[in-house]
Formats: sequence, C-alpha cells, structure tokens
Amino acid sequence: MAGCPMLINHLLPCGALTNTGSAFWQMISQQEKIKLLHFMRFVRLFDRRMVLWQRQGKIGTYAPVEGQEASQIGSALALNKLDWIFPSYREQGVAFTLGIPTTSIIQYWSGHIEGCKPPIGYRYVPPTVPIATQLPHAVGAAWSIKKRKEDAIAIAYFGDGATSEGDFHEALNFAGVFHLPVLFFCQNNGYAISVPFEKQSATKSVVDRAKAYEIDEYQVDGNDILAVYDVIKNARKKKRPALIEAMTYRTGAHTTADDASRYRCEEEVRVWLNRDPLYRYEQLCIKEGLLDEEQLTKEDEKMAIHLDQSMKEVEQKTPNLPSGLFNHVYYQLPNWLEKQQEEASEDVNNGSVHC
Ligand SMILES: Cc1ncc(C[n+]2csc(CCOP(=O)(O)OP(=O)(O)O)c2C)c(N)n1
Ligand SMILES: [Mg+2]
Repeated sequence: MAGCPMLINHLLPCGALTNTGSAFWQMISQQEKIKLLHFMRFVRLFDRRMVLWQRQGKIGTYAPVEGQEASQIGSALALNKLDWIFPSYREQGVAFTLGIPTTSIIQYWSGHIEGCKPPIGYRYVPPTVPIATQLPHAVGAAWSIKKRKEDAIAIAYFGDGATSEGDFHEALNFAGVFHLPVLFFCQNNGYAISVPFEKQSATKSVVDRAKAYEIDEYQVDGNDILAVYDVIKNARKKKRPALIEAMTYRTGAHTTADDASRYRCEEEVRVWLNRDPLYRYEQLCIKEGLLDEEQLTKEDEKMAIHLDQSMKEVEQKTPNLPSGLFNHVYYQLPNWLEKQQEEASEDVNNGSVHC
C-alpha cells in the first residue's frame, strides 16, 4: 500500500529464533518449558474467544493482546509474590500468569465490579484505563516498599502512547530522585490506537528517555519470552528504578471498536505475523524435541472447556445494572448524582434500558 508508514524495523535485530542461552531456559525443567507453551496457547485461545464473545454481545468492548503474549507472560513470570503490579487494560496475559481466575478477567470485560477485585493475597491492582495514571501509583507503592524495607518491587505496565503523558514523566522523575524500586515496563507495540510511535515521539525509542531521569534502561525483543524473562529478572534484582522497553506488536485491532486496516497496511501486519511470539516459542520446543502433539491437543481441549465453563459461570451471575455505575466512586454520593442513579434505575424498571 503506498504511503503506509511501515513499522517493520521496529523490532530489534533478534538473530536466533529464540534465545536458548537464556538463564531462564537453562534453569527450568522440561515440564516447565512445556507449561510455558501451554500458558501462551491459553492466552491466545482466551483472546480469540473474547473477540468472538464480544461479537456475540456476551461481553463489552475488549482490547486484544494477540502478539504481545511473550512480553506479558515473560515479564509476569519474573515477578515475586510480594511485588505490586499496576496493569493497564491490555494485560490479560499478565493476569493469567499471576493466577488471576479466568472468571474474574471475563467479569472485568463484562463490566462487573467483581472483575476489578484481585483475589485476597494478590498485589495486582485493578487495570487502569486512563492512560499512564497507574505510573505514579506504582511509584507510590515503590516508595512504601522502600520505607518498609520490603523485599519487593512495584511494576507498572503501559504502552508506547502512555509515554506522551505527563504522568509518565512525573513518575520517572520521582522514581529517579528517590531511587525507588520500580520497573516501568513499556510494551512498545508501535501504536497508540492509530498513532504510530514516530508521530508522537521525537526520540527514536522509549528507553532514550531514561537518561533524562538517571534511571536504568533496557530494551528487549518483546516477542522473545525468554529474553523478556531474563531482562525483568535482572532489573528486578537491582531494586532500582528502570525503564524497560519491550519491542512488540499487536496483531489485532486496538479494541473490538477499532478497525486497524484504516491506519496500517496488510504487508506490515504480515511481517509481524511471521514474528509471532507463540509460533517462535512453539518452534523452539519442537526443535528441542519437547513437544508431544497429542498432549498439546488434549491440553487445548481442556482449555476450551475451561473457558466455556468460565463464561457460563459469569453469565449466570446477576447482570450489572446501570445504577451500579454510581457505586464505589464517592463515599457519599452528591445529590445530583443520586438523582441520576435513581433515573438509571427507573430506566431499567420501565424497560427503556435492557441489561
Ligand atoms: C488519559 C487518556 N487519554 C486518552 C485515552 C484514550 N486512549 C485509550 S487507549 C489510547 C492509546 C494508548 O496507547 P498505548 O499507550 O500505546 O497502549 P496500547 O493501547 O497500544 O496498549 C488512548 C489515547 C485514555 N484512555 N486516557
Ligand atoms: Mg501502543
């Protein structure tokens, strides 16, 4: 397509198929290597099911994660139980890896408040939709970790678009000045909705900004799960502020409300499909003789059953009423909002709004 600003060179030159020299690869058992593949396959299956369910009207708008699984699963695996995690809205891969239940993730995308509640004992805060606002929150948590001398870090997940927000710069500055144990993990997927990275940044990469705040910087091939794991593990150990840029790509649309063909061409997407992180890891497992096709198929079947059951469970829950939108915002609702809440209830009662 003429005039298509292709992001084909957006990925770091990665050389080998996948980094088998990785400390992680050397460390884990054969069983764990296969489990990792199941994890990636599960997130992929979940993601595709969610897009279908959105089309069937079972859930609300959904932000697909396809193409970013290695960045998300690799980074989440490198975290410890006491770490504080501040996700954006696209972090389903992180949530699954940390053990957040499938029903909870579906509930989040169905507008149920329960989907925002992490299970007790998890330091996974509700996903943030306002871009970059979770970064100062992560800094606050890191400050508390430092004061309490906890053996933990805070990590904020965000996209390349978030780096144009004031919150991003304030957070990095504060973290640098106070030497806080916080990782700023940017998944640079090339776009902020339809805006390509080079149109919103004068610097060639996100990590270039780290120098200004005197914090550590890492740039990693975000489609290589082993490389991502190693980088996060290494950065985590230092308990210092760091900006990490995982170079990746979302092969789907920004959300189910977006038509990505309006701003990027087929050729660009094709190039990135050939760099698919799941395919890469799967090929590695095959090459290393780890893969049992029969076992994989059986696992896939189990996953599909689990997903359908989880969806059924969510559907059986009481639907979220529009009046619920007003809860959990104020300790005491102001009069004018109380009135709106009553009106929302009336709309449901008289049938003008369906749930
Ligand atoms: C403060 C704020 N401004 C604008 C938006 C609208 N918005 C939603 S997603 C998005 C793009 C974010 O891009 P990026 O940070 O790269 O994350 P990605 O969606 O690519 O994962 C924008 C501008 C928003 N949610 N919050
Ligand atoms: Mg982006």
